Amino acid sequence: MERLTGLLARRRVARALLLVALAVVVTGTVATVAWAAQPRPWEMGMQPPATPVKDRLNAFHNELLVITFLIAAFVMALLLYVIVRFNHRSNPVPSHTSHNTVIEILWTIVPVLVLVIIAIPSFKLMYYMDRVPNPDMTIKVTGHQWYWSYEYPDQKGLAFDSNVIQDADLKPGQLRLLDVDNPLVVPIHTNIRVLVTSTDVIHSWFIPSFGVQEYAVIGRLNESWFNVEREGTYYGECNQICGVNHAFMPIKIVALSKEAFQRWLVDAGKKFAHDQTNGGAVRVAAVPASAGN
Ligand SMILES: [Cu+2]
Repeated sequence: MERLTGLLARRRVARALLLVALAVVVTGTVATVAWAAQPRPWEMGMQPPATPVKDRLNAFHNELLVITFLIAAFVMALLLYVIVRFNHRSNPVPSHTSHNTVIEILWTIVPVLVLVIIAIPSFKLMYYMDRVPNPDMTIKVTGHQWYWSYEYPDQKGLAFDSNVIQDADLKPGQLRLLDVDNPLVVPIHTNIRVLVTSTDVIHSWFIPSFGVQEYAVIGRLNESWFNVEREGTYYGECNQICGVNHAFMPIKIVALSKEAFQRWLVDAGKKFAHDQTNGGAVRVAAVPASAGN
């Protein structure tokens, strides 16, 4: 009977190990195949970086992973040592030591050093992310309940609204809750300053692959920046709970070559001309094309 239960237990352990190995292989493959700035099923880790800020954020994240792993391994080793070496059987007469100055100094100094080692690159990165010294262009982002509007103050006040595409209107290839009617279009290899604000409640303009997350606060102008390293489409979302349609104000950014961006500017100037004549007038939330269905 004992042999039978032993055999069963071993089989169960073998099956569990096999499952873990399979999971590692599958997630490894998915992680290397998947390449796009959008959420993916079974995604492990973060979206591929598209800006120097995100490159650095990833590097810092990996550095922290190593530090936390080493600390966890060290604590686990200490625990195991104590369990084996000082249990009731192997150490029947416990020591009555209650103070050890050297150890007390060590366990104060070492964690402080670890925190300093973490804090230095963390502060450097924070200041690097904060603002770009010489922006090539500026974009103003305004959060509304529940859509975004974008302005290009350097481009004769080009401005437009960006609304989510309703489920019923999705065309093949468009992403549900991520695609919008008018994406923000930017040139690559350009230092772009982003000014973020809001007209009603607090929103947050968040693009994971850019490493940009900026609160949109009424009456304030928050600043961030990005420099997109390659052409492509990048998705983000409002990630500050802002009301019932919080989930329906995604961000879509199309990064073009500098030449293609100039061509887009010409087309956009014509397409959104009516918005420019609108000037500072209050815009009402755009009604989706599907309304009335
Ligand atoms: Cu919002």
